[in-house]
Amino acid sequence: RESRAMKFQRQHMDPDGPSNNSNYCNQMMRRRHMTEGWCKPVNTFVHEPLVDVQAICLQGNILCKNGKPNCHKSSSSMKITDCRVKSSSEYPDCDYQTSHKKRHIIVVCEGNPYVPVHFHASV
Ligand code: 139
Repeated sequence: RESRAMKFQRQHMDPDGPSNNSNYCNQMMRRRHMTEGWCKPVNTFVHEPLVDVQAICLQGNILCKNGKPNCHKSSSSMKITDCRVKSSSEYPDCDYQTSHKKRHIIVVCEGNPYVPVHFHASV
């Protein structure tokens, strides 16, 4: 069974990306199995080495929106791509808007080893 840490990597890690095209989200959301059963509405891919994203768990500890203390904000800004489903999109033809950005990211970390399990936000 897929661990929460592996799920984070499947849904949010693309260190070698992005491939330079506007279909990035349409391809990646499908390839990473986020368009099965529904079109996941919002999802962010991070284009930085896995070790750098894992290291966020050792950086700035902040309160999550739900009041839990295990959110962490990256000390540097990171290359990301936000995928947001278009209002005209109709399952099973999931259609996404692709936006490349450079932002600080906030992740939730859990477990031993203490690693990212949830993408909280970018700021
Ligand atoms: P999700 O199933 O929400 O979480 P995604 O991150 O991919 O998967 N968890 C928490 N544990 C402790 N404290 C919290 N605040 C937690 N929030 C979630 C994965 C695991 O993490 C745990 C859960 O128990 C779960 O097992 O917000 C909805 C989805 O949209 C994505 C992120 C999230 O899915 N999103 C939102 C982005 O990718 N980018 C954005 O900018 C905004």
